[in-house]
Amino acid sequence: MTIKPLIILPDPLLRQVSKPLERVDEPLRKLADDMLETMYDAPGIGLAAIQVGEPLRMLVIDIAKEGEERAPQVFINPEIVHSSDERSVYEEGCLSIPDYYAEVERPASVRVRFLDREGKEQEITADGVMATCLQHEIDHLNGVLFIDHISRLKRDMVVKKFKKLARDRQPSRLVG
Ligand code: GNR
Ligand code: NI
Repeated sequence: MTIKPLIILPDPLLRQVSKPLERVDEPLRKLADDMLETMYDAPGIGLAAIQVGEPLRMLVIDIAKEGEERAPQVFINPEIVHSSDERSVYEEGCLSIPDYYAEVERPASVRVRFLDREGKEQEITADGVMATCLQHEIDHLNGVLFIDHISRLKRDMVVKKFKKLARDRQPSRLVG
């Protein structure tokens, strides 16, 4: 398994809409395992394929707590088929926006249809941190970031800071 470099704001890849998978095969399972290893290394509780540069509709999640047994989950072509009217607020972060956290309000519970790593159709209802994480990751598949759910003022400040960081890191390259 391989730890892959993470795509960081303001990389335009993060705004790309990812493509549905037509088949679940061995190379795709290998990518899922690489994503899990990358997520555990970071560490994070979720990761979308676009965060390692692959514009594919696949995400991985493990919300097991430290010291608990690992509980990796792979979601291929996930779709939210129902969202609760009830909302909840969580402090979110993103591996593509390191060291920035903000409260985001989302539906408290969601029902998600997806293919598992065997290519079998599944449906789960999630609440709590799992609901938040699934929505955060599915947003990534649509080129949406959690900072799109905060105020324009805060978002502009974060984007500006990351553009400057990118400029300072590689002065000669194409970073606006
Ligand atoms: O590791 C992560 N933690 C997290 C915390 C609250 C809400 C969402 C997340 S997902 C994030 C990893 C990530 O960036 N996934 O795309
Ligand atoms: Ni994220």
